[in-house]
Amino acid sequence: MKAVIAKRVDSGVPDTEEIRDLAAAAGYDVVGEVTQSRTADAALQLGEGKANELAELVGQTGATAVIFDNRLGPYQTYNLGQLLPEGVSVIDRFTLILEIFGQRAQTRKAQLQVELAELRYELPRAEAKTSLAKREEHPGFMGLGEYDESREQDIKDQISRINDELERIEQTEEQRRQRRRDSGFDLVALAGYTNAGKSTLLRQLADDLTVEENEGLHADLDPTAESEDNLFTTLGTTTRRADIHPRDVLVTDTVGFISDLPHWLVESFKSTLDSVYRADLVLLVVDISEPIEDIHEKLVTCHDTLYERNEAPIVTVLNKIDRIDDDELDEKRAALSALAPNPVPISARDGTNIAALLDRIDRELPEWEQERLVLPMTDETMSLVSWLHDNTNIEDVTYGDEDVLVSFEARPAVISQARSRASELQTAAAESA
Ligand SMILES: Nc1nc2c(ncn2[C@@H]2O[C@H](COP(=O)(O)OP(=O)(O)OP(=O)(O)O)[C@@H](O)[C@H]2O)c(=O)[nH]1
Ligand SMILES: [Mg+2]
Repeated sequence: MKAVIAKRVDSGVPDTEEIRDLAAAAGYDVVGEVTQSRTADAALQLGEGKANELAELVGQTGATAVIFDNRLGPYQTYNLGQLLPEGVSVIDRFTLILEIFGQRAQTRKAQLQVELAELRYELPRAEAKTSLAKREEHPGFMGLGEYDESREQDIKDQISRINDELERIEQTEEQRRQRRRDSGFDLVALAGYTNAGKSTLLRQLADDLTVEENEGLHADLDPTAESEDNLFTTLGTTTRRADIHPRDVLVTDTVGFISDLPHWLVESFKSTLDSVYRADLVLLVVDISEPIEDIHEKLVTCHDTLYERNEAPIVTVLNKIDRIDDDELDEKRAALSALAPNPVPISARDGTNIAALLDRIDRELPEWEQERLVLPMTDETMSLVSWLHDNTNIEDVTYGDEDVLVSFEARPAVISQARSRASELQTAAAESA
């Protein structure tokens, strides 16, 4: 599929690198571009002369799509369509991102999220159509088809059905997170701009534990977390186990952030981002090999995305240090000190400094505490001891005639669980005595 890129900025030089990458990620072959620096034209987004230039370029190159890096209103989309050769589709940044997500959505959840985003995109357009048709001023307004009020209601019904189903999925996932915490796991999430190297880092952090050993316990464990020099390689979530002795850590990799996403798109994917928002620690991965202005802009986007809902502490990870020298790293680090205090520089590709990162993760997670419990000897005692073996780091078990003394360390939540189970044993023992 051949496509021509179009982009307008209010002032300055239009940068088309990211929209080109997005077009490539959706499978388009970019055969040309038209850019302009001026205020938006209400009818065409570009000025009339530029729009005609665009139409000409599309004709010459035989492109079948025009991809705008701007947000297009329905009216602009229609007008541009009229200007362009027959059958050429007009796509904007957001419908392009939706197209990529639609192509890659593999799970039920991802498919529902894409569907939801599409409906949310369509709803205001259907509403505009209805209100204009009601005035009977613009029959066949904007070529959007027949006036049909029931379409609007239909969209609303579908949105609420999908929301219900997504909510059920979210609840299941929340329960899974809780189960994992209860059994002693610390939850670490990878976040960051798309293509920063999150999935590559996941593979470095994960130990060799095979998925089969974990089946049932962790339904979202995936044998591979793909990496590719491509935007939005990862759409769902993949969780792997990392052994940071004595902790058991689960690291989750998920969809990347991107700038300038409309509210309806972010909202539709919020349950995927919950794996980030509800973690015990977030590793914010940054591609430090890019120009400093890009890094700065992307970091701001990431913090904006995290800001409202994230509850966990954030550690910034400066990735791809193999691409720059030490001086450049020092300069960039200093330039980013306000946005990324005390970051950890690594190369996820080469495995450089991964040990230091694991060490830092250990220090940032809630501290493990020491505990000693005296357990009465009952029928249930051994099952509690084996639970402690599974969920804590046992230092010593001493068996007496009538009781068992266990010393262990664990995260605070697990210790309080162990205490309450021990007191249940005591109650049971007292009752039978
Ligand atoms: N030179 C270098 N390249 C890296 C490093 N880490 C990742 N890459 C490359 O960067 C590209 C993106 O890596 P991914 O791991 O797919 O990045 P991601 O953040 O998961 O990307 P999305 O899932 O698309 O959001 C791939 O081509 C990786 O090989 C690194 O430390 N050094
Ligand atoms: Mg990825």
